[in-house]
Amino acid sequence: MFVCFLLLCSSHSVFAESGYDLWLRYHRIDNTTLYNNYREANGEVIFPGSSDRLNAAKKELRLGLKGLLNIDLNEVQHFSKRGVMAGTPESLPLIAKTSYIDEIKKLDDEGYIIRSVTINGKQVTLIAGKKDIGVLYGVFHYLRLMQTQQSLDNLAIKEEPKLQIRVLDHWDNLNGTIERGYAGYTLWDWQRLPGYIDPRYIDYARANASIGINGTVLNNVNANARSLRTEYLIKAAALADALRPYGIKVYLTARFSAPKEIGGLKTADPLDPSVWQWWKDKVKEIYQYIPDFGGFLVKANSEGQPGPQDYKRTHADGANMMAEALEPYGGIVMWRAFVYENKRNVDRALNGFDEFKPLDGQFNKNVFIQPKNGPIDFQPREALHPLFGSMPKTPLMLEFQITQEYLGFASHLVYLGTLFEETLQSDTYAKGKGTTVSKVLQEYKKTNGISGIAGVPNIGTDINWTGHLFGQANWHAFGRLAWNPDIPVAELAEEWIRMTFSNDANVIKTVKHIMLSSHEAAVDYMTPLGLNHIMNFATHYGPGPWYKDPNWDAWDYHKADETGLGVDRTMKGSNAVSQYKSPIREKLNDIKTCPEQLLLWFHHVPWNYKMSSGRIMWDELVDHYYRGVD
Ligand code: GCW
Repeated sequence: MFVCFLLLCSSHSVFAESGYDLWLRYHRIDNTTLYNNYREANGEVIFPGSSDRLNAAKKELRLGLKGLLNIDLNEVQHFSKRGVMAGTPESLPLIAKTSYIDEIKKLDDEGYIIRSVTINGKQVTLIAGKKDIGVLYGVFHYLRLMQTQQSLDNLAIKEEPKLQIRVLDHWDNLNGTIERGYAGYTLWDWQRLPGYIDPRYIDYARANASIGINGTVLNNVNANARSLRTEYLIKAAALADALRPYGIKVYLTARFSAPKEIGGLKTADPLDPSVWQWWKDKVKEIYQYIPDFGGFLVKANSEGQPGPQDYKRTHADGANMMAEALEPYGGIVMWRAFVYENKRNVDRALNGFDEFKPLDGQFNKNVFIQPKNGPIDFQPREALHPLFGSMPKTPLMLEFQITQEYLGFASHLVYLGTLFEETLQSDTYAKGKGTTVSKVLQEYKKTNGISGIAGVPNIGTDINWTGHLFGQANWHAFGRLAWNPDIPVAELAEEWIRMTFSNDANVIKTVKHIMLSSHEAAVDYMTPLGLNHIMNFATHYGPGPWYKDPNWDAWDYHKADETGLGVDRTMKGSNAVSQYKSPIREKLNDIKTCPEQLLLWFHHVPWNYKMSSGRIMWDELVDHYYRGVD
């Protein structure tokens, strides 16, 4: 009986899994030939060095080899058979003997190579970074090769992140709840910090490092000034210590009125010297606790949050005040561009561009402006935010929503990789054809020295992290695209399936089809043909085109009447089209050339308008809804 029990325990397949292990399951390789090849390739390991990051990397390699291959990492000084060596030029002097030493030295600080090399006649896989963090990223990549059952022969991999700052913006409140979170409560156990470090912080860090995320904003943009008080800084510092080995920096949201709320000042006016000084002192204090603190994320003068406009100052006045305080320590400000007037006669789609475009060039060099992917609000499908391509002097940090606020919470399977890709590959025409959003974001590294991207995660205390197992795929897709916004999403979906479920061709084909068609299906059953913001107020998804309260009226977003449906944003309407560059502007402006998937976003269309299918608009709309449901 007992023996049977032991046998059961040793066999992975009989465990009901909770999903906790995410895409890092490291289950035994089920292909015998590969299993034997991999075991041979990992016979010996040279991995000196003992920094926190190298230790994290080694720990991961050990975990991976044990799980995938049932190998206990065998550390040696010299190879007697085939093996792996990992390190930086500092930690692993042997690297200097390879022909790759120059390439390694030239790598970006987070970059790495994985190369098949020969050392003393032995075949070796070299995992090398310029810095320790590169080695950690390299190890995750190396394990991924095996998890997705790739060959380990003739490896010639070189990776550097295409965007520098890759952050998750948690909308987590100090009371434990998460705004628009559908997977339980916040991971940050503020009550027990700094004394108790939940092991889950480490698994959170591992998961993020495995996909290249290097920053986390701990708290909600609808900010609580208390998070800047000393007691909370000490707690945040403990989190920063836990995450640091995995290359993850901690950032905080900064409530603009904090000098008044917790600083005892009479004003938060950014041009008042005492306010200026308050932020300088606060920032100095933060760096005493968190020496590599990343900086502030700020939601100002948006949805009731305080901001510089309360004092008739501009966003630039506000952002620059904080930027100046952070600058000596290398910190940044991420200033959100999600602003709207909430007036019935104003087209909300115009507000972000109108407020920020005139300020281009007025921000300090460590300020990012952070627009959402579209000008309304994380809708199932958005037109592109017109600020992309329009702020050449100010680095923009795109903000995606990974949590499915408008896409069915954690109840609907909607793979967002395709949504992210659609935005990133959209052409802004900023510098002629082919100036995709991805390129615009990357270009800021050259022009402004910084670049970045942010995602509002779907992570909480649920045992599977994201409520719905497929939510994990959205976290994964965001991180991988943050590292390289041009990876085809179909590849990422496949990678995630292989790592999460199986390398079986049938599983891959079936699940991939579900994933890659799921976003379009959701758009079809929620807001086809460019409809948006017609959701039910309470749930933010089920339909509520009739919704009306003193603050907003869904009708303003669809304008259904006897003449037709959709919002006229053409030159004859609100003229939102003019915020886009030529020739997009003209294309969107003309009902005949406007892409049908955005038709009702930009045009008020007669019900009997002939669509390209030959159907009238109403029938086409109905057809999309049915298609989505099917
Ligand atoms: O999408 C809306 C959400 C708010 C959110 C806001 C924002 C954090 O409904 O919950 O507030 O956007 O992005 O600031």
